Amino acid sequence: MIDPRAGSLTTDSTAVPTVDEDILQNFICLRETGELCDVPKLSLTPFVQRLPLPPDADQVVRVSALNPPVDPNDNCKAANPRRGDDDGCDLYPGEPGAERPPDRPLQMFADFQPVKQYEMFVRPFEHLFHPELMQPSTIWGYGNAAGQTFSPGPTFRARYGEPIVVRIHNNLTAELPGNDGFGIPQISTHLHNFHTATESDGNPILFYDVGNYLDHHYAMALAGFTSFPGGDPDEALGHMWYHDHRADFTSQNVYKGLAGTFLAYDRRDSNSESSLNSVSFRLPSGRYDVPLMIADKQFDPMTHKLVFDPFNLDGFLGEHVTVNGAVTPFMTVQRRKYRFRIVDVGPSRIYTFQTCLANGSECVSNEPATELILIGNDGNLLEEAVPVDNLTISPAERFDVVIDFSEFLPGERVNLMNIADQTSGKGRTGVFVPMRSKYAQKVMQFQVAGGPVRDRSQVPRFMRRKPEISEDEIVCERKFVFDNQEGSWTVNDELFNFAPRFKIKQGTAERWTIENASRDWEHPIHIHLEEHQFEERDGATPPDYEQMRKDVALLRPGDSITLKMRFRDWLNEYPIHCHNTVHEDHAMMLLWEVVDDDEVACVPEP
Ligand SMILES: [Cu+2]
Repeated sequence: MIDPRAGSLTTDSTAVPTVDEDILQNFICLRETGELCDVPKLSLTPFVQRLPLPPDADQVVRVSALNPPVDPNDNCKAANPRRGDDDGCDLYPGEPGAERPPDRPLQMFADFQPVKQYEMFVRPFEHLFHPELMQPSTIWGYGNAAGQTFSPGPTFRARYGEPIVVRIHNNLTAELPGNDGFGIPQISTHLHNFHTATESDGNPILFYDVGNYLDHHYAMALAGFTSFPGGDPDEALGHMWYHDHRADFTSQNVYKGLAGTFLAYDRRDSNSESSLNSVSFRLPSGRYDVPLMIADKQFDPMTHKLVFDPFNLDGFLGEHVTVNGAVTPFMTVQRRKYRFRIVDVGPSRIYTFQTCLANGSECVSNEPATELILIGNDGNLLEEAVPVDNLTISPAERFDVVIDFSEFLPGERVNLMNIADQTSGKGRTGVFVPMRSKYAQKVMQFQVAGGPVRDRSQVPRFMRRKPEISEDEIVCERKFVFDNQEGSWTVNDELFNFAPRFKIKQGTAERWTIENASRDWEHPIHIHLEEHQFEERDGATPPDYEQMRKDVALLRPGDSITLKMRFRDWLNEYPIHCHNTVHEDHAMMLLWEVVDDDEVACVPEP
């Protein structure tokens, strides 16, 4: 996948202080045969660096007041508009001559006045993914006015009923030579999968240039708020992530670092494990509520810099798994319960996580060391927790998992392993490898320390009810076929074309059938705006935890799935797309539009 001939060979021996055996082998193979050897291109010692925890947004990017204040009639501006230019913002600047969307008023801004304001600056910075890499890579992150920059970005801990606004400046450099060969310095930040108005959603076509900023208004209102006050409490979403969504370049920009965690709490999921309030779930909270952003990366074996292959349209795999920006880190844990917010950041790898007891860094058994207590998927708490031995997660899916370390002894080590075999961005081979095999991938290690501790947290017996979508609400049935046609990624035979392909009447529900036309590929399908409910997968009822609200549906080879969903509260265009971000960029996506129009025809084939 990586061609080291693209690396910067140098005659200055002091610039390359060490050449390890694998690099040398590869160099010899390449010289003799023109191919890389079948040896690991770069081995990095696992579990030598501590798990990084992104700072809380309230600590690093919250501001007392935005200056200039939010303009509710137009949320995109230039930081320094030229004289005579009314606001200087170019939404959708990448398509010269294209019809640009009009300036966007913020829907219902007056109804949901922000009580907190944040300001972030997207900019390049130097980041070392592992201490054995010879040099840092220039990646992109979210920073503050003081010049600190973070990837993953700061963790938001928001609350329902407390609207916020997040101003995001594009302070990348416009010159492409400075970007190590991938990533485009235009951004659109999607808060996945919050119930957000289009103009603040990070719509893929509403991207903006260097020198502009965009105000994202998050009403922090539960879906259904226009039908009944406060919305539906069973529609609370707790675990979102924000990431770049610039059309055609999402895979590169997210891979380059543009992602962060966004958590939302309410009275029940209260972020207080010692709460005396009887409705509080008292799930593990505070520093025991830990985001784990999982992303695989590839490093050039000669320069040790982060690389990406924009020409591989199957999808991109990296050999090294990072968690919160660190290759195979370790985390010291107390003997108690932790809540982990796991997201597969992609671009293309599908993981199956399982734990093993380890001696040093190696698994001593193929048996799971502990169960993973699944409490939520795609940010939605389940009705009841489900203990499982392993969990499969595809790009953009989230799992909320509780792990109880109270039964372990001080000094014991538990590895989180990936046992899903995958050799290309197309999808998995279908083989699950034993954890002791060399083919199993190390993800991170939990190192148990200290004596017994008092743990007031719990996993409640019952969490959230599944909202009912009745048959008489469903006004339309549509079918979407995801296919590969002559190397391009299509939905119903068409490439993404930047224009909405059908309209949906606001306040109605629909049933969508999504088919994978191929037996060779897997596609994690993501639908913006609303959570959907699975009804069938290949004619069978899916397991309970998959029937609950989700926003990503993994289409396995040949799958056909049926789901239903409502379209509430907000208007305008949203996408459905593959979240293997390489497929999404080439161009497995379509836009649909929510309108307040009784005359909308229900056209089954978009
Ligand atoms: Cu796909």
